[in-house]
Amino acid sequence: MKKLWIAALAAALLGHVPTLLAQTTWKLATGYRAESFHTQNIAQFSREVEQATRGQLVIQVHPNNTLAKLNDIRQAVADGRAQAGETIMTSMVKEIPIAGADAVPFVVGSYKDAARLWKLQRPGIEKHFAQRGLTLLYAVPWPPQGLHSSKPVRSLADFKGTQMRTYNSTTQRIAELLGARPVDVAMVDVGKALAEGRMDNMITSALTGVENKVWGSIRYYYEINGWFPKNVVFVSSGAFEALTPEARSAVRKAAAEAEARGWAASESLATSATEELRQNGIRIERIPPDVELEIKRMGEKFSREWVRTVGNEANQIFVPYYLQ
Ligand code: PCA
Repeated sequence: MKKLWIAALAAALLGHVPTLLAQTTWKLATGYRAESFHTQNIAQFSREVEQATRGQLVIQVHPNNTLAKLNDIRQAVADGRAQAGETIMTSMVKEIPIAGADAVPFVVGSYKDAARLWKLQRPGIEKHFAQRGLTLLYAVPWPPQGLHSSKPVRSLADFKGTQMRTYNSTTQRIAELLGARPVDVAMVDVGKALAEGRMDNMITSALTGVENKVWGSIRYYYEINGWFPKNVVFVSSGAFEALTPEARSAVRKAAAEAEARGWAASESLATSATEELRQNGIRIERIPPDVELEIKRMGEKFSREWVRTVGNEANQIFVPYYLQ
């Protein structure tokens, strides 16, 4: 009898929890599709936060540039148009130059190195975010960047005058160095741009090739392992500080789990996506060694330029990276 009474009391109290605790909703903007692995990871992060806070914090995901465009997401969160966001780190290089550390070619050649680089880059990113009223939650890399081309690549001269799709300042600079014409195309528009004949080649992950079903026009894929760019998920510090301490720690815990889960997913997709390109008729080839050497030299030139323009903060990341 007593047990029944306690159970009834507990049920009544639990029933009241949602009305006792205020519910907060965050809008989270991303520039990538809902089906993309990054967005699915965010969706799981959001479910876990909702569960852990018993519905106290709801994170609504707005994918595909619908709430704000990829390059505008950091500003949208700073302005309060969204409380949280995800963008590619390199979209912020104008204001936060060290955000470009993960897009310097041929520095990182494996996920292990990418993780090492992130550990060194993270404190600086957190500091710059804090100065702009943002709190970093987590970051996850795209699979390694390879070269997709409609024609076989036999020499660097093959790039002259081609339309090379770009998505950040690294890819723009590479296009320039190759004598190609840079064409800025958002990730979600790659299929369309190919169909319309607006691009001949691009450097991006095999996964982005798969997600855009590039096999109609792209015939060759070269695993040059250029760099491992990361997407970063963040929240306005005001919105984060307004949470209860318990909710804040639930968000932190779910973010750490999302980061670990995302890195593992990225690594397994790196292999399966290349395989999927192959199964769809794309030839996975090795770039001729002399061309590879020239591309690496170009990468070195890019690194030198980068370290020179970014200055001391670049050294703080790269010096320990190379010494470890
Ligand atoms: N895909 C994104 C960024 C890096 C990647 O692999 C893109 O192509 O825009």
